[in-house]
Amino acid sequence: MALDEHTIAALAEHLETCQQQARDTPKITDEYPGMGWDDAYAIQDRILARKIGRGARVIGYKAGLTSHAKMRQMGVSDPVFGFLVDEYSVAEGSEIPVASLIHPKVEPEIAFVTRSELRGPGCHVGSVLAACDLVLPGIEVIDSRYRDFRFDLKSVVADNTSAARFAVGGRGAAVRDLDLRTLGVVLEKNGQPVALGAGAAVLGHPAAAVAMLVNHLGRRGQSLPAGSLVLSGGITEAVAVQAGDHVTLRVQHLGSVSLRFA
Ligand code: 0L1
Ligand code: MG
Repeated sequence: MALDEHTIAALAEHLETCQQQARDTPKITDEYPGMGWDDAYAIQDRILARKIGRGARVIGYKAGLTSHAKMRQMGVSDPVFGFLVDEYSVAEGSEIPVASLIHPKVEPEIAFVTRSELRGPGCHVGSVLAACDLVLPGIEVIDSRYRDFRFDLKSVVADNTSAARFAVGGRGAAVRDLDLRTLGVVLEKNGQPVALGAGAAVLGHPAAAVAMLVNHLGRRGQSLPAGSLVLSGGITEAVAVQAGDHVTLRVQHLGSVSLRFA
């Protein structure tokens, strides 16, 4: 680790305060160019510990930057992982005040719900499908705390991968009845289709993103508990939203989920 405990705690407090106050900041690697992956995930862990200390409940995890469209959009080449807590979860159809966010964007995602615990290393698409009952359409609202979404991967990891809000809904379906690679996805903004894709855009198969998450947790001595929700990553590039917008995600066989921004 390049950073000491005091610096990790201070950076976690800084990034979480930016989230709570909807205030942006330069990316933290500008000040700490030598920070490593362990430091970045330690800062993320510290943000989670702060939230748990105030009574937050962990709902699951998210994989980010899992599609070539997102990687191209953000100029990076590797997925990242973050946590999901109850404060990020909003009901489908909700109105989200944009004043509570910095510069929100929405992403169309396939969400998995696990029936049994998953442990890495060695987790693969088959283990994920065998451990999951249900997949649902999910809209993730990302809101990087970094000015103009300008960051590098370590800064993004420390900032809990831009997690801000999410809604899952639709009718969902049993994963065994679907070919997740060929599920068609349409993201509409204000009634117009703005992004189109299919499940295979996420690492060839959305369950591959969940397997990568489980192997990542395994390297850190953790597992993915039964009953976890996992957002497997944006299928298309992220779409910016502002007050007055409404977005609907339609996923073939899984129904739709909507959000409004005010
Ligand atoms: O969920 C995501 O793909 C977001 C990853 C973090 C990078 C970003 O803010 O776009
Ligand atoms: Mg996402």
